Amino acid sequence: MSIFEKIKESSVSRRTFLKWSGVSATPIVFGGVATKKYLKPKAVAATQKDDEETIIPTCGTTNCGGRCLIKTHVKDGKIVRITTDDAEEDSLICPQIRACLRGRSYRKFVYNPNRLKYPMKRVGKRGEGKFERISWDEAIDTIYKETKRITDKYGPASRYSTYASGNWGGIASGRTMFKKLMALTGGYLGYHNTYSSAQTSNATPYTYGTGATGSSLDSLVNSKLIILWGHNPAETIFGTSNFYLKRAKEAGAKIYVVDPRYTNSGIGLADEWFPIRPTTDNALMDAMTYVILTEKLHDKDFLDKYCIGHDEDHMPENIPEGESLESYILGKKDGIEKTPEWAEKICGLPANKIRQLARDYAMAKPAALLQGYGPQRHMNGEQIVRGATVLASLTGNVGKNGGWASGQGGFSRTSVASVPQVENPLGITIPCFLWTDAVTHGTEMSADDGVRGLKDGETLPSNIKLIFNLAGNALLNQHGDINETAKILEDESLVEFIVVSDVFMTPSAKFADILLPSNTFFERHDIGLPWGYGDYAILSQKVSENLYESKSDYEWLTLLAEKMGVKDKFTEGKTEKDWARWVVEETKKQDPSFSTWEQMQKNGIHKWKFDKPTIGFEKQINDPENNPFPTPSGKIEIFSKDLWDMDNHEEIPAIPKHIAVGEGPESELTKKYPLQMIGWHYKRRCHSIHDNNPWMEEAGKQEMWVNEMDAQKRNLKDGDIAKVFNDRGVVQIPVKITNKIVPGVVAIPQGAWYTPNKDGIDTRGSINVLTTLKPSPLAKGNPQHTNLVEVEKI
Ligand SMILES: Nc1nc2c(c(=O)[nH]1)N[C@H]1C(S)=C(S)[C@@H](COP(=O)(O)OP(=O)(O)OC[C@H]3O[C@@H](n4cnc5c(=O)[nH]c(N)nc54)[C@H](O)[C@@H]3O)O[C@H]1N2
Ligand SMILES: Nc1nc2c(c(=O)[nH]1)N[C@H]1C(S)=C(S)[C@@H](COP(=O)(O)OP(=O)(O)OC[C@H]3O[C@@H](n4cnc5c(=O)[nH]c(N)nc54)[C@H](O)[C@@H]3O)O[C@H]1N2
Ligand SMILES: [Mo]
Repeated sequence: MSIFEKIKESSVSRRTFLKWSGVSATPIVFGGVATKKYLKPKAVAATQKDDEETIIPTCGTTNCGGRCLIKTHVKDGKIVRITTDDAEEDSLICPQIRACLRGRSYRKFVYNPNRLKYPMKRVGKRGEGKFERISWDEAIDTIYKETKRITDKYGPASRYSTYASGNWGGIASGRTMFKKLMALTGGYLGYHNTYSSAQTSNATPYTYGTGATGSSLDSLVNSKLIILWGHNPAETIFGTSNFYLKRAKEAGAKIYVVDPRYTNSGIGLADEWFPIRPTTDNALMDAMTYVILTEKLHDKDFLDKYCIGHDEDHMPENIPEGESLESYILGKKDGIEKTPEWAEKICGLPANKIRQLARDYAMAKPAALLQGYGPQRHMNGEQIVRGATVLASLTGNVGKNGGWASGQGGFSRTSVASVPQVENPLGITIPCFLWTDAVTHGTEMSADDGVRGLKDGETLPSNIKLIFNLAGNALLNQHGDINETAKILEDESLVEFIVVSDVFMTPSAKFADILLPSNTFFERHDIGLPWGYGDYAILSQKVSENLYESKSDYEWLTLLAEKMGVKDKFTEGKTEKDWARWVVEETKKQDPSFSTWEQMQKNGIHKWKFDKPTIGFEKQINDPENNPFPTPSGKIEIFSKDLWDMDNHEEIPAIPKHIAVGEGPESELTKKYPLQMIGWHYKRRCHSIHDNNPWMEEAGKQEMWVNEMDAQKRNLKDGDIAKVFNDRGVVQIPVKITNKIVPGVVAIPQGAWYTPNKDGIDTRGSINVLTTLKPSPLAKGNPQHTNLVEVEKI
């Protein structure tokens, strides 16, 4: 039986289901999908009095997918209320930039009684969480001496700052300022990739030559059909996505969701949900391609003019017969036609639904297939990304207003001046997910492990010996395989010194040797920029003095820079506020339409206005002679010769295709661990931030979604505490029984703080206890949604 039939069988109708789960069918509120103006328009002005409250606009600079206008109402120096953008204009060319539930709850972040209040040094075993208060002088002195000792002994390649997204402001985060300080004093081991989008950012350029494949979102109002393919902006925000998806729907677009879960975006926006097993998207895509090709729904002129690799007549030179997309789909070499019936067995969608999806996508012109990053955070994530680029090309949806090129989807048509950086004299980077490998056996790592900047045959000069984890929880909580990572960190002969700066005693903070209390964005100046998909910049203004003994990373790194003798080069004579002003003024020099410093202080936000959409690859499509794609062939590369030449055709094929993963529905391991487990980015948290925010606990509990049929088999009732386990660890978590998830799959929202009991079992539902450290093949990215587990009632 297909998943679809199973769901129909075990499921209630959408209407009853909505009643059940207590959600209404009206638009969801988070992320600005909500309708109309619910507040009276008011001017925002730092000087304006409102019942003795001063309203100071600022911007949240945690990495939450949005970057919103936060209006703090300050009374007697204290934030008493937070409101958000209520500008009179809320239009297609100038939407309001409203805060979601997380933005509105920041008072419980900044005034949380559990904030770290003073610097501390470790007194127990590493990771045990025992600390003693020290002065800032002692903290800086210790960091200085240890940095010097380790650098003298192991060289600059031993110094590493982890991926850390707690401060995603554009000015002076610990992450960027660490790099500057280390670059000024001999260099450091850098990283490339992100935990967000490694697979897509590496794979997409093999098709299009660039990851910047998106269009401005106002183009979506021209779409006839929008497929949210593993994309859930109702929770993940992605700039102004919710505003434009709602407008597109009002303009008549159909919206489909392809996701193992019936998401909040599905509930708020979608006409239909296509429930799919995780990691099997390419089986569905292959079958859609089969239907489109065999029913002649493809845009042959488009393919012949702009693409290579779609059929045997359009292949790069010196490639043997039978390697084109068409040959693969028709089974010319392997004898397997990639029919909907073939795909049904793998992905769980019934063949007739696959046909419908293929026909609807091919015939609705233009149509936009939008992917989130969830589908690519998998062991075969590179395939899922390139598979979507093939569908977009096959249907001629590239370069069209209302179409979408798919792939990474990166897009930005506005920018501000960037703070000058200092080049790293070492010039070597590792994939950020592989830092634990670089701790245990860095000196064996080469280009084969994705290391960049080494000469042929070289390996890393040193293992990582010194870690700065500044505004991040990926030292433990957000990284893979927490139990293994904890073991690596506990061993003081490996990493010899760890500095953490954070606002709270997080699971990562417990592994610090020196733990520094950071201030929050309310206590400093910065510039907040959206993740593309938003034509605005926000001044993140200081609203309060530093609380307790906290300092910004910039402030204490300046003290360290002074000890290291490079203070002037490090600060260039500027405070964070000076840098914010510098960015505004430099931007205005290049773009006279930009706001002045005074306007930014008053309004908080600068919004650019564009009278028409900007379409990705429009030039390449309209005038290909003068604008080749930035690929080796100048065409859209459905078949990539560069990938072919890597000579690892099983794992890294030259055309995207379904590849069964080691921990997937087709794997042997399902005998032991029969359930696929994915995570998702939950509305109540920004990764691990807000896990300790009491208001958010009310907004969304930490619980695991389990399908009714899987629950029945295990005698689980709603709210029961279950044990979830695999060879890597054990998690305890309450279950939520729901038909909003595909049978055979469970989902735990990512980001809960690792909270082990005395037996080492996590009691909070921290998903990375169950995830792996093994990277995906091409990008060496984190496949954190690819896991097999078993679930038992406790
Ligand atoms: N509320 C909130 N918003 C956030 C963040 C946050 O922590 N909290 N973090 C921000 C950051 S840094 C990032 S990178 C983004 C992350 O944004 P995404 O990576 O897009 O978010 P996810 O929730 O991981 O995945 C999106 C959807 O993909 C689905 N999915 C998982 N596996 C598969 C699959 O195999 N196939 C298909 N078709 N779908 C699949 C999930 O069920 C989910 O609904 O979110 C940003 N926004
Ligand atoms: N299983 C699984 N794991 C995942 C993901 C997933 O989908 N599934 N998603 C991955 C993704 S996309 C990402 S981006 C990463 C995110 O991983 P991280 O970058 O580690 O993100 P956060 O959990 O938000 O951690 C930010 C930390 O910064 C602290 N902080 C906040 N403000 C400040 C400040 O101003 N200064 C300082 N010094 N500290 C501050 C917060 O308290 C918090 O502890 O997680 C990844 N991990
Ligand atoms: Mo991310």
